[in-house]
Amino acid sequence: MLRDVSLVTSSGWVGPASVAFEGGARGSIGVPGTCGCRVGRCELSNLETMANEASKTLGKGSVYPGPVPEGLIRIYSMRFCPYAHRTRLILRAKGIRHEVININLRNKPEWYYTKHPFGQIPVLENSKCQLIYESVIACEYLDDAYPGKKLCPYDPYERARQKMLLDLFYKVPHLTKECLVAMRCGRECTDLKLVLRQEFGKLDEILGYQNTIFFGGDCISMIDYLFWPWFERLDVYGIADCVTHTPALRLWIEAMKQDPAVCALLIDKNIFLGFLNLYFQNDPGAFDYGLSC
Ligand SMILES: N[C@@H](CCC(=O)N[C@@H](CS)C(=O)NCC(=O)O)C(=O)O
Repeated sequence: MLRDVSLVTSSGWVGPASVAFEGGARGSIGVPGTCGCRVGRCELSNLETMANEASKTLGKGSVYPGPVPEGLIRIYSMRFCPYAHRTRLILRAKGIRHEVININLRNKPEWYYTKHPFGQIPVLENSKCQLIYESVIACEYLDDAYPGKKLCPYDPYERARQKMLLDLFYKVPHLTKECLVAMRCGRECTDLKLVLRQEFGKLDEILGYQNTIFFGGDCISMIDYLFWPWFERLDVYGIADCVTHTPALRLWIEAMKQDPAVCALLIDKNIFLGFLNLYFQNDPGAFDYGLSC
């Protein structure tokens, strides 16, 4: 459902569809397993996802958004950003009622720097005007602040282990982006891909050693959602061949694709490619690619 907020920019009326509102109930669809996890089949269609996520970006000249209504949390986002994707996954997985304001990152609203000191996304804002940024911090905040299934483990050692896994992952976002940029600019990226393959090899080894489907065990948990956005992008970035040597990681990818929150936020490949084409032409319209009006 789209909440009608009627925004006006310096370039004129942009109409009502700039804030997408998402209800909570759908986020908790799933088939509970014996351990209470939700490794269910996909029940949320892409069509539904697009309807919820499809809000045009706000740019320079846009009106400062009003306060967040009681009972909702707002995310400042961008449809193609992997860091915002993390936070949106947690919102979905926990069934948290939220609204989405997409930001044009090449033409940022002047007011956006009051939400984040460097104008980055994602940022969460609650009805007490509290702001939370940095994707991992935002995801943990959501898990702490909202009821429902806990995505972070209770056990202190397991919590520590997930943090160590996250630390092991730290090169992946940068490397995937470097590969994408190199390929899009017609540069050689064999060495970069080799390093990325090594990083994926480490993750594969861990899954193989643990002999579990997910990184936190046999149920999906926080760490899986924190990793996922970069794996969803392998194909569209043209680097899917970097996981050909990692059987356990490929099984994990398949299992992740069954998760309702992951399914709900899957981005259509052609739309993603359309975004990338415009993005690499420095076209500020890239961020609204695929939205009809
Ligand atoms: N460490 C941050 C990184 C967020 C980030 O790099 N976001 C990008 C979009 S994918 C961004 O806001 N770029 C705009 C800018 O840096 O001006 C996090 O985890 O939230």
